[in-house]
Amino acid sequence: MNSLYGIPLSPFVRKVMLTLEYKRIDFTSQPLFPRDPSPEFRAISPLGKIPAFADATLAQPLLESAVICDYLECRYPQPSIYPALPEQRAQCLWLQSYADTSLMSVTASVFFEIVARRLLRKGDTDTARVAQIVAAEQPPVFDYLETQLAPAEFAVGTEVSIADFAIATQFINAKYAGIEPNPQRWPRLSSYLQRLYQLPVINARMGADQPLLIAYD
Ligand SMILES: N[C@@H](CCC(=O)N[C@@H](CS)C(=O)NCC(=O)O)C(=O)O
Repeated sequence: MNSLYGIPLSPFVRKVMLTLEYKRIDFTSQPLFPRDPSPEFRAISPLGKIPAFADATLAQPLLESAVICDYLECRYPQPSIYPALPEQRAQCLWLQSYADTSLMSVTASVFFEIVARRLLRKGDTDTARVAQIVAAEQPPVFDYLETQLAPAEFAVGTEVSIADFAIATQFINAKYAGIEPNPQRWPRLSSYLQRLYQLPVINARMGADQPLLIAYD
């Protein structure tokens, strides 16, 4: 049985979920929090990070969302989450890497301040911190993405790819915090995101998130 460990509101867990769901791979979700102290979780994820993925053929659970998605692509090649052309595949992996790092740092932080603090009862939103992220930290990242997206439906090539899942999952958490790129300043990025949110696999995943956004109230 395929098991995915980690709460679905984690952007990295969501990226793997989107890949599993797009490829129509059956799996069981084990919705553990990062740093869960149980010995069972530590045996699966020694560093305490989510996601982790296990199946019957792996000698030990896989960690790191990009590694898990790459494994899923090799094991279940169709539908592919990578473009066939080498240069497009490289761009796709670069965008995934950028989304997982630079983009994540300016979206996860607003999600933490505005959503996670409330869900986890971890104090009040630091509104000055949020203002700083929105005014100073997000714009250069959004500017860069605006230059990187093809003027087309998807970030790279003609089909949805891991680049789209990686970018979408970070922006989804910012959206849940009520923060989205201004369409006047970032028109290509904004319209790209609105299209992604309508893709059935992404739209369904966002629907599944909704009960979780109030679960801890
Ligand atoms: N690069 C990793 C990032 C995973 C990650 O940082 N997950 C967060 C939750 S969204 C986590 O487990 N944080 C706990 C920690 O860093 O100790 C991936 O793509 O899987």
